[in-house]
Amino acid sequence: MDARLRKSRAIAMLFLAAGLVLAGPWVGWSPNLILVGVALAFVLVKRLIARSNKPEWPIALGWLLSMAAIAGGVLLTGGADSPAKSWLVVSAIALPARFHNRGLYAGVAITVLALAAVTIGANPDLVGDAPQLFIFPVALIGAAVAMSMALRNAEIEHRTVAVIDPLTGMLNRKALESRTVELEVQSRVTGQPIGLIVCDIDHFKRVNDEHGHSMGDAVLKDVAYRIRKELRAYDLAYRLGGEEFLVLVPGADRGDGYELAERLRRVIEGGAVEGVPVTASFGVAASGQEGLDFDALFKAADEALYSAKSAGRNRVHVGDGAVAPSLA
Ligand code: GH3
Ligand code: MG
Ligand code: MG
Repeated sequence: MDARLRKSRAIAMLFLAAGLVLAGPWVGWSPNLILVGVALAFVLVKRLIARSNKPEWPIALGWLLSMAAIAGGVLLTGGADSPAKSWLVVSAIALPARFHNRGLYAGVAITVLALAAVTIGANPDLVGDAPQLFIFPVALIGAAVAMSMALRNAEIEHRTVAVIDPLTGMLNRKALESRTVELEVQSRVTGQPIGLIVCDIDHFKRVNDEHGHSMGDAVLKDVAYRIRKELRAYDLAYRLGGEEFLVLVPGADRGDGYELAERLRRVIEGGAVEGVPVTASFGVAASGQEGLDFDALFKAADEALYSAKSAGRNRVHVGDGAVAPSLA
């Protein structure tokens, strides 16, 4: 997240620098030192992030340093009376993109405390006579953080909706497409096989026709649940659309893939939603040591599925190797 913020942060700093330079003749040049300090802090933090295995700490440190620098700028330009007070909102607005809620609330509290220090702390009498010098910037910080949080949540929701099938909660076809490229590279580097299982519910149209669409939906959810329960944490299950599912099994050869598919077949056959019997057919394929060509692998598994359907359904068929000659 922090890398994506870097450009925006540089632009924000440019705006603040321009403000300080343009106002220089009136507020003096010393506040510009703050920007030099912030720039040095960014360089330091960047190095710390590269070396740290817990990057959230250097990120938090960078945020604290830049917020302290802006607070310093407020002090140098008049404390409670400084028009630069509202600049603290720049630090606060960056919080939701960087931290989860606990860090976010802590950051807001620190920002308000810093604001209190450079206003009430620096000019208690002035703020005593005109408390709005403190109150208004606090309100601005609250409103800006609320908006920034809403934008972050909308982005997270958008990304989740884009890859999750809402009915079953499984990953969708789009998620599969972005994963296959990564898997192809991974399997070439590690030489590990990857098993692929495709599954299609048998005579699903009948479930819809005889028991209604909502019963069809319930069956889909139940089948998805049963598939998930049989998988290890790093196996990946997708709903390709309709009543078709796909499972990626890293490290599985054709034998392993067959065993898993057979287990899935049995757990689906063994369960019935409100007395409606359900079975599914499976096609299995696996890549060899030569690396993975996803399209070839999928085609092999799909052909195996087709042959399982033709052979009478409720069974597992295994396709041939499906290793791309170009990768061999
Ligand atoms: P086969 O054994 O050959 O696979 O037969 P089938 O009836 O399962 O296959 P077919 O492709 O003919 O029918 C699939 C049906 O799945 C048709 C479609 O209306 C239904 N379907 C697709 N998506 C959904 C969904 O989200 N909910 C429900 N309830 N039905 C769906
Ligand atoms: Mg189908
Ligand atoms: Mg079907």
